[in-house]
Amino acid sequence: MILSRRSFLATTSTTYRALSVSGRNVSAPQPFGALPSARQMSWNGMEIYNFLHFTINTFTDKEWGYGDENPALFNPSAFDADAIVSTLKDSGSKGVILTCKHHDGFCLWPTQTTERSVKNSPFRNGKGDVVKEVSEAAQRHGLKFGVYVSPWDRSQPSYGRPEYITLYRQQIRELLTGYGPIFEIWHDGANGGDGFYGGAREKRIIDKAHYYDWGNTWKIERELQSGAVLFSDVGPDIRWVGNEKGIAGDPCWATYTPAAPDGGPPSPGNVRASESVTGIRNGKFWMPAECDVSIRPGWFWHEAENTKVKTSRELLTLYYYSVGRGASFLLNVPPDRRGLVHEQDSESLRAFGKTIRETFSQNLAKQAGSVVASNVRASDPAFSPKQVLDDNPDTYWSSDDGITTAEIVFHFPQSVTFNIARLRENIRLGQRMAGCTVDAWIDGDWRPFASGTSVGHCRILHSQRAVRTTRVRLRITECAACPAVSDFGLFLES
Ligand code: FUL
Repeated sequence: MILSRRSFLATTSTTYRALSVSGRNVSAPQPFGALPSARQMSWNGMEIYNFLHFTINTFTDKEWGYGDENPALFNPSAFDADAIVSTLKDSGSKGVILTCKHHDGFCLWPTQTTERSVKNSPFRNGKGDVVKEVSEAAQRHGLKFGVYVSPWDRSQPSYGRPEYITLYRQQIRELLTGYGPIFEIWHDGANGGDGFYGGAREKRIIDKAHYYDWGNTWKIERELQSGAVLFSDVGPDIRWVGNEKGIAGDPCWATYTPAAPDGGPPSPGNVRASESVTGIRNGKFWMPAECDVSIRPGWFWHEAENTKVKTSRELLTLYYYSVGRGASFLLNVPPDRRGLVHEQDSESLRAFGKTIRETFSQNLAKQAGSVVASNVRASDPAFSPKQVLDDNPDTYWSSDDGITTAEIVFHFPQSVTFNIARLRENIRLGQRMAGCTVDAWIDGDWRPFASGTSVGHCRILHSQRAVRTTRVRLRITECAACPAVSDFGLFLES
């Protein structure tokens, strides 16, 4: 999950791009701290993607099925994976993660491991496969596909015994080998409790730290889908953000060292969640946060919640609190009993997608006539401040070593009006910045527009009030090593 400096330098050429651009012998800054892997880098660019919570619960009006439900209950009247996926795509989504099996144990694909699956439901006369339909629709629409397979299974008689782990791994194998490339495997932290368990109807408590033997399951997952990021409370690639509200901490470091509340080995469902919210500065691992939240109060569709769908404005706020703080936005959109996105949800999503598209389509900072930095690394144009405007994440502005506070001033020939500033660091060189302020020149003086702490992949500074100015200053107020800023943008919310 964390690359050593040597393997990092061996696997990336972009770090030293400066040499070829300028033709001078100026070395790039040394990477700082834990660094992202290639699979984490490709996940980073996704920013917005969706959960689909859909199973027997959709038909029983429950959030957690007990595990004794009749598979015949799963009967969507008009399931249309293309319609679902294209609605998500319009909202700006880059991927979709399906609850292939939730805690009740019902499988949305015709698994060999249990009779509790779509093959014993009326859906497509028992010949259907929801996983196949969603994964293929995602591919058709250019979205990535991911899987949620609950480790807690309230239906299985063997749950709590070693045989269940074999069965669980078999289910994972089926999903990772039958449905094309998987971008994320989502490991839930809900572990044991009361359930049907093949008729035992009892409470089963498992040893969270050891029962699932996660290390070996992850090994299988790496073998079968080496490009997939593995999500859980303890990563290893992506961490839970410590709440289900869609809100990352401020700061929200991409670095983190999972720890259990009792000081024992940390595991999914057993971490100090307050530290997951902010991450840990100089943490041992590069393990950025994912913010999961539902568009409705519940994770599954309930008729009674049709009036409680989050508005596009609420979704936009969550976008600023998640993507805007360097995390990802995993928004759950539960299909209804027809097997479609409900009209209320579609409406919010459509308006949210439109606002995001319109707001971020025009980077006003590009209108600057001159861009001047307080220091440019070895005065080399390859590290010029103009690099923050070229939409290329691999080029960046940097200063000489030892400089940890610096600034760029953007001068505009005509005034610009903005209420959003966005920054990105070149995270291939680690998470360096810890403080920044954007100022605007107003009435003959610099006035702070907004300030931020951690940056990493993305930091959005947002204000309700727009400012109009001809000069903007980005100040790096705290940095662990010389800054490496790859992107700066000014936008006006549409
Ligand atoms: C939780 C589960 O218990 C919820 O039902 C939901 O799937 C959420 C995303 O994760 O742990």
